[in-house]
Formats: sequence, structure tokens, C-alpha cells
Amino acid sequence: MDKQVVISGSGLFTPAHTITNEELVASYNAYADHTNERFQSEIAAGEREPVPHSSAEFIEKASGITSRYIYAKTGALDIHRMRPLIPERGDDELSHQAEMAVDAAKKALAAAHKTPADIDAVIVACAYTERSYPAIAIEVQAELGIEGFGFDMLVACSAATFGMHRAYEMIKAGNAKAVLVINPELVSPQVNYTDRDSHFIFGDVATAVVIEDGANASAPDVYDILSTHAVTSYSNNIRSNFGYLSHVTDANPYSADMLFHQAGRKVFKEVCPMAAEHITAHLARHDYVPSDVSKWFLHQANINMNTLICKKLLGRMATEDEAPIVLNKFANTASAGSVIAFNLHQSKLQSQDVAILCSFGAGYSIGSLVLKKR
Ligand code: CO8
Repeated sequence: MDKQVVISGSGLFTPAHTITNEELVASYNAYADHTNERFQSEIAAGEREPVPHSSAEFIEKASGITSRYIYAKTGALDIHRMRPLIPERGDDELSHQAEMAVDAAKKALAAAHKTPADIDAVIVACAYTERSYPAIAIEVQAELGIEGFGFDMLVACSAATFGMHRAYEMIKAGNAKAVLVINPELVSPQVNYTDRDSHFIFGDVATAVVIEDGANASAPDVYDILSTHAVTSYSNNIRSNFGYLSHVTDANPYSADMLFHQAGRKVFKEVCPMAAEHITAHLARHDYVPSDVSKWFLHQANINMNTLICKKLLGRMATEDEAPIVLNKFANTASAGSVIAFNLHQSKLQSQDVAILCSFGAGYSIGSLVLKKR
């Protein structure tokens, strides 16, 4: 008989520190003033553009973000540094991303009523890994005492949903009975805190889910994954050029194009219709229409994107209850946003309710799961 694959538990790690818009803007504006004073003669001679001021009001209106979590606050607001200071760890210490991942994974295991002995595979899926190898997933696997195998995968904003797709397929194929999919999104090191257009966008977090054969599920809240659907379409509109080649290209490894940068307006215009069409097509595979969906666990990049996508789908504004927003407090957490929304708001679903979990962003990449609560 065909296996029914389920999500049986999720976990969320939130860093101890937060930065409000007001704190972020005060530091950025002080940096701007300091820089403009330093280069006042070049600016006066028209040889250099002054650094413009940011505004907390603009950030909230343009994005819906009011605050974000940050793994290491020291340094990020220091106008002479403008990047977090994360102490280097030795090869024999648990790495930063593995630490975040293990915390979220333990919570997901507890929610799923599973122990490490029940898990056959670990997928660490996120926008960046802090090193190339050994895989963070294998480190997490060792730390939790899981047998089987683990691997890392990077799909930017859609890493979490694409990781869930892989887990779903492994279980369908009979290669694993239960898989941990973990998203340690330590993104603050890639934020350009000196760039007014993007200094406010991101926050750090880790999420995890247990995906397993539904026949073995024993948790109170279990969600059948009816199917998964993924699409990618190449775009340079969201890009980071950081990579191992910087050792040999002689490019400046600290230049702005090595960090996250984007054409935000273009992204907004191109991704919203793609996401709405993707979701409509995915629902149609199950003879559902958008009004059949009780909860929309959408990617959390920008509140205006989510409002527009829901309007395209439903022909009206979605209520806060239908399409929960977490980006106000978490900001854009790369691929983890839709999983945070799921983790914090899934308990309100009733038996037989249908939900969509969907990510969209860099690549471009869009990934979705149609879920039904047992
Ligand atoms: N304060 C004050 N004014 C500002 C600021 C600021 N901070 N920033 C921009 N302005 C100004 C601009 O300069 C511009 O001025 P002018 O009109 O004089 O030119 C004006 O405000 C309007 O600027 P924009 O057109 O840029 O403003 P928008 O209304 O388009 O809002 C957004 C900007 C919020 C970026 C918006 O375009 C957006 O959200 N687009 C969607 C893009 C998106 O979601 N990107 C993220 C996807 S990436 C992802 O999800 C994961 C990637 C992998 C992780 C990376 C981790 C680091």
C-alpha cells in the first residue's frame, strides 16, 4: 500500500538577542553621519554620494518588520564594525549552526514523540552553511546520536520546503522511516548593515520538523502531506557572491556584492504572481481551490508580498488567522519563515483542515506542501 507521509512535530530555536528597528536605525544613522563627516570634502566636491539616512517608519511600512532576532548582537550595532562578532570555534567544538540546529531538532523530536533512535536521516537545509565539509547535518547527527546518514542542501529561501520534499520522497521510496529536516538560518553574517536598502531585512532563527511514515506517527498533532510541488527559475535579482573562489579570484572577499543584495522591487513584482500561480496549480492537483484552505503558512519576507499573494488567491484580504504573519518579530529568516508560522500557529487547525506551507524567493525558487490535519 502507498505510504502516507506526515509531519509529526516541529521545533523552533530563537536566539537570545533582538534588535528593534529603532536600535538598528540609530546605529545605521550614526554610521552614516560618521562616514559623511569623514568624507565631507569628497562629498562637497561631488566625488562621492553621501550615505542617506534610514528610518524605522519606512522599514515598518515597506516590510512589516518591527524587530528581529540575532545570534550575536555584539558588533552589529557598532558603527566602527557594522557586522556581528561571532567568536571562532575550534574544530573540536560544536559549530554555531549545529548548536542552533540541535536545539530546534530536540524540540521537533519531543513534539513528534520520537527519539534519535527513530530517525534514519538528517537533512540540514538552509541559505548558507558556515563551512563546506564535514556537513553540518553529519555533525548534528553525531551530536544527537542518530544512525543512518545526513547531508546539507542550500536552496536559499526555499531550502526548508525543498528539504521537506526530499524527506517526503525518501519515505515514499522506503529508504527512511523518519527524517529530521533542520533549518539553522544564521543569516546575519551575510547582511550588509551599511546598506540602507537591506540592513533591516533579515533575522536569525532555526526550525526543524520530523517527517515520517504516517503508520508510525503517535504525536497528538499530525499532518498528512498530500503532495509536494517545487519550481525554480533562474534570476540574478537576489544574489550573494560569497564563496570559496574568493581565495583565488583576487576579488575583495569583503565587498558589498559578496553579501546579500537584491533588486527588491523586481523581486516583488516577479515573485508574487509566480507564487500565486504555483499555489493555485498545486491545490488543483487535489481538486482544491484557495477557499478550501484553512491556513496559509507562507514565506515571511515582506508583509506586502503576503497580502498581495493572498489577495490574488482569495480575491480578498486574508485574515491574520488564515495567513499568520511572524515576520513582524522575526524579520525575513530565509527559508525558515513558513516553518516558524507553522510551528507557532498549527495548533489552531482542526481535524481535516487543509493548509499550505509555501516558500518563495532567491533562485528564484518556490516550494509548497499541501497538508491535511489528521
Ligand atoms: N529608510 C528610508 N528610506 C529607504 C530605506 C530605508 N531603510 N530603504 C530604501 N529607502 C528609500 C529608497 O531609497 C527609495 O527612495 P527613492 O524613491 O527616493 O528612490 C524609497 O525608499 C523606496 O525604496 P524601494 O523602492 O526599495 O522600497 P520598496 O517599497 O520596494 O521596499 C523592499 C523595499 C522592502 C526591499 C521591497 O522591495 C521588498 O520587500 N521586496 C521583496 C524582496 C524580498 O522579499 N527579498 C528578500 C528575498 S531573499 C530571501 O528571502 C532569502 C535570501 C537568502 C538569505 C539571505 C540572508 C542574508
